[in-house]
Amino acid sequence: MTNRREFIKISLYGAGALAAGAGGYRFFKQFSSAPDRGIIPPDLRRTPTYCEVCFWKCAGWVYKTPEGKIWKITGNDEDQHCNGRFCPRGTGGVGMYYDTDRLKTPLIRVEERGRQVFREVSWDEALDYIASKMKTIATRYGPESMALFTHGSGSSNFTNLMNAYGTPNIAEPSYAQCRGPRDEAFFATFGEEVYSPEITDIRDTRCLVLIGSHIGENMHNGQIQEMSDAIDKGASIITVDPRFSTAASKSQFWLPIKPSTDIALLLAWMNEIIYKEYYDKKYVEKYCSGFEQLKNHVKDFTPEWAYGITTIAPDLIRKTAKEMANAAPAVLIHPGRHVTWYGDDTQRIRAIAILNALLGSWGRRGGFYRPAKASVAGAKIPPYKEPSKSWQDLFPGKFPVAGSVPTNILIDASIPENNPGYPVKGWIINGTNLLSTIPDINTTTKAIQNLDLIVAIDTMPMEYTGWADVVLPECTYLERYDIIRSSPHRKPQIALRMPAAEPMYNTKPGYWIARELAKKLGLEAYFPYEKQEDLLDWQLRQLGTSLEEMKNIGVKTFEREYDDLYFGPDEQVEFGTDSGKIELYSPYLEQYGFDPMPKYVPHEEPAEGFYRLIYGRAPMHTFGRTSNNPNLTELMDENKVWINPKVAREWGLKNDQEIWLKNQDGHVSDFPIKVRITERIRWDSVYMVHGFGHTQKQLTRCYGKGANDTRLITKVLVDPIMGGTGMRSNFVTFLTEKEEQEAAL
Ligand SMILES: Nc1nc2c(c(=O)[nH]1)N[C@H]1C(S)=C(S)[C@@H](COP(=O)(O)OP(=O)(O)OC[C@H]3O[C@@H](n4cnc5c(=O)[nH]c(N)nc54)[C@H](O)[C@@H]3O)O[C@H]1N2
Ligand SMILES: Nc1nc2c(c(=O)[nH]1)N[C@H]1C(S)=C(S)[C@@H](COP(=O)(O)OP(=O)(O)OC[C@H]3O[C@@H](n4cnc5c(=O)[nH]c(N)nc54)[C@H](O)[C@@H]3O)O[C@H]1N2
Ligand code: SF4
Ligand SMILES: [Mo]
Repeated sequence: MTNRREFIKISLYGAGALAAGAGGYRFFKQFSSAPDRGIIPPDLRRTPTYCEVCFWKCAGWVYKTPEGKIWKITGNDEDQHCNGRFCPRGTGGVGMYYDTDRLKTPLIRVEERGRQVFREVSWDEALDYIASKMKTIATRYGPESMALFTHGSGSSNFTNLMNAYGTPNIAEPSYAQCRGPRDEAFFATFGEEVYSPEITDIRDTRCLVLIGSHIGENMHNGQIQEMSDAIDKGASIITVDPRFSTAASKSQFWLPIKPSTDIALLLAWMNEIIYKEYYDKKYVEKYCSGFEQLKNHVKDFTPEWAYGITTIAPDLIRKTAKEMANAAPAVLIHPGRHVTWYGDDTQRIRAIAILNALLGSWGRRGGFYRPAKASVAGAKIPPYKEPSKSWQDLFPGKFPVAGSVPTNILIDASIPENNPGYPVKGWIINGTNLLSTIPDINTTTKAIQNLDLIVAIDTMPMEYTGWADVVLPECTYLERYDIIRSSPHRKPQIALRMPAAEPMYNTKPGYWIARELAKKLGLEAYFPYEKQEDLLDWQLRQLGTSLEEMKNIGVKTFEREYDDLYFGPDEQVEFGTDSGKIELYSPYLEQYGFDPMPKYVPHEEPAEGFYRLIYGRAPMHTFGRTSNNPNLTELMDENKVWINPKVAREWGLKNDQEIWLKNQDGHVSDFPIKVRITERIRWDSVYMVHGFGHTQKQLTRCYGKGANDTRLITKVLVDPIMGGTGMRSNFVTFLTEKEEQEAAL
């Protein structure tokens, strides 16, 4: 491929018409989140699945009509992730299967009459092409010069393939764009991460503190259910958010903090909890190290000090500290999930972890429980070859604490002028829309121009698929087997996903794609089972069940080996840190030159006429992956920009007026976005839901609807500890006329 790669809108050159859309497409206006036992007509057949609309992976049932058409999806009552209830997105997952804009057949980029276009090809031709390019890259540069970006439950197929091929460069956006700082901060403190689903014992908590986590809009199913149970049982909720979120509306205390100042608030809470002696003395003495250093460190961080920074009144800081202390140890300062905000995120989450430790909530009822997990045997395969170069060799010394590969380091290493230790020359991208997921789109497109091979594996024509050399259409989760779900939870539990229907069009499951490619690369031994279901049956038999049984029950729960959901009263606990203690002071971070205890460092403020751009989730969508889903578009088809009434008055803005947003670096939204004037956002910030403003025309329902926050996130504050990309460091102003937008482009 030349170095001038054009974006292709999956418009086919000279190809015949695509297969007609599926008949019998149904539109559901109503989404039940309640279990609907009894109202399912008896002639419906059901097969088990777990949901792929988000990463909570709820287990459910797919019902089919007597003619075999997929009809609806409901939750599995036995499932700990969902307790028999699906969220609106999970119910709407049917729309992923029926979406007529789906990718339908493999495509290869070709040059015809001076234009780059896609040609429809057979699977064989597409895979031959990829295998030959991968062999060339391995010979010319070494297998380490191939990278895999992947997300979702199909990841293990391609991870296995790439490990077998010999590259360590495998990255998921759930690390450096999401929960990486959290996992590293909890690891540094407790020697353990908080997993997914998080081991938060919300069900039994007496006080839940949400630092930006917007549960209720962030629809993590089990957490919402537990939160509403906790509220019913009288738990108090403290929400810290510059926006009056849904969670804030259910809270006793809403702290509308000035964005980017949370560390100051957390330090003031520590000051209050330590100096008023609210902390759990016995717990701290028994389990923690570094208390005296911490006490000394927070000495001057009084509520008065924090007031000047956070705009939260000292009295409110004191009251909420007392509220937490009264509930302890059944108190939970939620660790959050998408935490890559300001580049000091590992330190902010360290402050959260330390606060939990002071209140004694780790390992206690109503705090964090200890998880258990069913261990699924791996297929018997040859050992992977040891790569001769690691991802750390790309930029030696960078991100010393990162436990996973940051996506952004692979992108940077694909740009020759960055002088990486060795070049990255080929990408396989599976189920992650890099162009809306990784901030600073210009850097990603620049990297793309320098690659010899890009393979996109997706169900939909997304922004990134238009930049690929080869596009491989995967069938949806409703049309395939997948790995056994065995996430940690209160009890060990497994769930099965099986096809509810044959793959539509010329699409294939990820397992098949990875295995066929492995065959062409001479790596078949790494996929010893021709069919995934045979592997699953073998794995299930190791666990005392079978594919046959799981097809009928969907979910199987095992008893815990030990009665250790919480620490025993006098239990001696060896934590996974170097000292075996909960490290309030972190020698581990200190040895790499980072602050051993969190500090507050001020962030840049918006210039006159600019507002901080913050973003989040809407209950009926998952990122950009559902924006085109026919069922969910019906519920919400665009995002709006939330603007405080005071600001709207200054600008003379009206509700639903269309405006464009321009950021501090002159980048302008591709499309206009409607104004929503609301007291629910602070005057110094604006807010929008991520996942809209698609520029890919083949997404016929969502193209051009709303604006894309990622387009405006050009300034990225990278966390030096682990490489997380802080995205809330951008400021926008408003363009009210189309001419202004055009002039700015
Ligand atoms: N600006 C901004 N950036 C963000 C965020 C934000 O809020 N704002 N959030 C961050 C967070 S928390 C995360 S976790 C990441 C998420 O990042 P991504 O996981 O990249 O999110 P999506 O945009 O949903 O892209 C998923 C892609 O997978 C495809 N897909 C869906 N199902 C399947 C399947 O079964 N098989 C295959 N092969 N593909 C499938 C979809 O069509 C879509 O193209 O984004 C991060 N980036
Ligand atoms: N419906 C739905 N649910 C989802 C997803 C989805 O796409 N759709 N994605 C899932 C995924 S992968 C993730 S990671 C989670 C993310 O969900 P969370 O972890 O809850 O997301 P955040 O982006 O951290 O939180 C967004 C909130 O932070 C607030 N905020 C902005 N700036 C600041 C600040 O400086 N300080 C404080 N205290 N608050 C601030 C915003 O106003 C907003 O309410 O959601 C998950 N659940
Ligand atoms: S929370 Fe909703 S979208 Fe996510 S897995 Fe569960 S049902 Fe699916
Ligand atoms: Mo995430």
